[in-house]
Order: sequence, then C-alpha cells, then structure tokens
Amino acid sequence: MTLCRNCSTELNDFMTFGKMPIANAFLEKNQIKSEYFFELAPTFCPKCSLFQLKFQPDPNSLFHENYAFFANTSEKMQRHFEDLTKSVIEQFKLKKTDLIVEIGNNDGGMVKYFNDLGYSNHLGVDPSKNVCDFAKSLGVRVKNEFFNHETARDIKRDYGDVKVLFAANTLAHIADITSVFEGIDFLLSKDGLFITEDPYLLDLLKKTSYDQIYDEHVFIFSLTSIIKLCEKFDLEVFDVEKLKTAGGSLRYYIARRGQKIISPRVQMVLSEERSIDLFSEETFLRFKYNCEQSKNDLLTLLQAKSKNHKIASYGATSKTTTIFNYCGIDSSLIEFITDTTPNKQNKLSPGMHIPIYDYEYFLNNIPEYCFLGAWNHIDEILEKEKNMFSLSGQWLSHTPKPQVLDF
Ligand code: DWN
Repeated sequence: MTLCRNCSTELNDFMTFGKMPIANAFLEKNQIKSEYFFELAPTFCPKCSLFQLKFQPDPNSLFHENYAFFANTSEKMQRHFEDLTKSVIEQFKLKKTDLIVEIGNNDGGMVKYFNDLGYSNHLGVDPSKNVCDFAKSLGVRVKNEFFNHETARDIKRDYGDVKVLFAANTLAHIADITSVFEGIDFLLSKDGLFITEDPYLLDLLKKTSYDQIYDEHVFIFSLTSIIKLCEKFDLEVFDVEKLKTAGGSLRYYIARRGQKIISPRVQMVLSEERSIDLFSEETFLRFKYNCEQSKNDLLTLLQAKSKNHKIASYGATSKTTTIFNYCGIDSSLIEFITDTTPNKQNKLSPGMHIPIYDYEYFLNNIPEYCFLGAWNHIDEILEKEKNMFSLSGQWLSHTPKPQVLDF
C-alpha cells in the first residue's frame, strides 16, 4: 500500500511504464553493467487529486555534483524567465532591497536576471553542485542544498523574510512536498509572493505526453492539487496563467490568505478541470490506453522509416528516456542522438544506450528523419533548422500522436 505524499490517503494505481533508468543518468560503456533501474508507475490520490509517482529513487542519485541538465541550452526559455523577472518587478513594484529566493535555480535561473537588474538581495537554492558553480560564475548568490523546512530556517536566519519566492520546473521534483510548503510558509513575508510553474496535468493528458513522467517528476500538478496543498497553510492561489513552456504548463501566483484579490481565472481553470473530469478513474484509464496506442504507433512509424532511412533524435532529454525505454527504441531504430549539452555528448542514453553526439556530428551525418526529442522547444528548433536540417529532412514526433510532421 502506497500513501499520498500530501494527505496520506491510499494511492490509486492505474498503470506502469515498467523498469526505467534514471532519466538524466547518461553513461559510459563501462557503466552499463551497474546501471540502476526502478519501476516507473504513476498513481493519483482520490482525496487530494495529486498525480504522483508510486516510487522515486533516492533524490541524491538524481541531483548531485554532475547534474546533466543546464537550462541555458534553450535561448527561448532564457527569454521566458527574463520576461517573467521584468513583469514581476513591474507588477508587484519590487524594491531593490526585497529578498528574492529561487528554489531550484539550476545554472542561474531567474535570480540571475534579478541580479543583472540590480536586485542583489537574492538567493538561488539548488542541490546540484555543478549547476550551482555555474550560477556562481555569473555572479548569482547560491545555496547548494535541497530545499525543505530545515533549509528555510537557515535562509530566514541568514537573510530574513522573503518577498518573492520562485520555483520554475522545480516543485514537481521534490517528493517531500509537505516540508517544501512548510518551508515556504515559514519564509514568506506577510505581503510575500510565491510564484511557481510546472508541467500541467491537463496538457499532459490531452497530448498523451507521457514522457513528462520520469524519476525527477514525482508530481504532475493541477490547480486543484496545488490549492489542496496550500489549504494546509496560510497560503492561497490568487491567480493562474496557462503557459506553452515545457509542453504546456500552469503558473500559480500564491500569497498569504486574504492578502490578494482572487482573479476570476482561478475559478475558470478550476471549472475546466472539473468539467473534463480530470480526476476520475476513467480519465486515467483512457490515458493508459492512449499511451499504449502511442507506443504501438510510434514503433510502427519508426520501424517503417528506419528500413531505408537514417533516423536521429534531436535532444537527449529526460523525456526521451521515458519514450525510448517504454517503447523499446534502441539504436536499430534511432541511430544517434544530437545534443548541445557538453556533458551529455559522447555518452550513451540511459537504458537504451543510443550514442549521443554534438551538433557538428549531426551536421556531418545529416539523417533523413529527426525525432523531436526536445519537442517542447519546437519553435526554437524549427527556427534554427529552417536553413539546415529542414531543407532536406523531415521531423517526427510522438505528440499529440506519432507522425511525420507536415511543415
Ligand atoms: O523539469 C525539467 C526540465 C525543465 O528540464 C528537468 N527535470 C530536466 C529538464 O528536462 P528535459 O531534459 O526534458 O529538458 P529539455 O529542456 O527538453 O531538454 C532539451 C535538451 O535538448 C537539452 O539537453 C538541450 C538539447 N537541445 C539541443 O540539443 N538543441 C535543446 C535545444 C533547444 C537545441 O536547439
């Protein structure tokens, strides 16, 4: 029996993706024998509606001194966070002395933009040392720790109350969600703001983007589940914003209860979640069916194309680890992966051991088809490739359904 990480109710199982490696554990040949696998099984809580993994490997094996993902690999995401920084400063009339903290700031995050704009009273918190070191080299003040209630106590002792707390694509990663909310509640000033965004459950279900489910994403949130998490504390969601980033996300604006006027958007999104029966067993069983269908169709497509053509994957993402391992896609179907991240290059993809090469290799070995592993960056990639790969090759995607994209 597995209990909900928020409300301790027994979780409802509805499917398993089988044994999975750690999504960002890109490896060398000599590490294959000792590769770690765990069962990737999403579940949902019938009481608080929280969609979550049944099992998550030890967080220390996911976030460490050599974390593979650097957010600066996407120009467009950098602009997204820069824009958010400017809009928060303006909308909430921030003062240069206000304390701004980002949970999970990776290689610089939003605090980097605050720092660049003269908001030097900032702090980024991240458990992975290499990304923290990179952020430090940009002049960002960092704390190399997991964020929880205890870290929050240290931050308050050393820096005081927080005016704005950010977390972008971070909350979904931390299994001890109660300790995270305790920390937020403890740190936030009376007029403080907590702004957080993560992949949205509704988008994931609609697009059958099951690849958002992997070891790091212990939760896929909805507005309903975030409201239930806030309810235990002196916190409430006062606004929400639908985003196109990360394949479809929801941004939540949270403040102390009664401090802000609640936007009508909150009710609108809640009604939408209710009207499509987001939390019914049927919805999740349909998702399971859609995943199985998607797997069969993707395999059929790749098998047909790979008979006479070379296929590569564009982006060695965390998400491709789920796709390739769930579908059983190895180098007989996808010959290689190209990725701009130096510490993924010349390694093998987790589980299926497809070789990963840099962009130059890709240009010298142009395939006929490219699987959009980094499909969430489609606009940026198509722009970059319009006079390169797109001139001769065709793009494949698994979402919203496996297909050759028609541009
Ligand atoms: O939540 C998370 C998100 C925000 O980032 C983390 N759990 C880990 C990571 O997830 P991901 O690995 O699925 O992220 P991306 O942003 O989809 O990864 C894109 C990958 O593609 C990077 O390795 C860089 C690469 N890339 C590339 O080779 N050429 C990306 C672009 C835009 C490119 O042009």
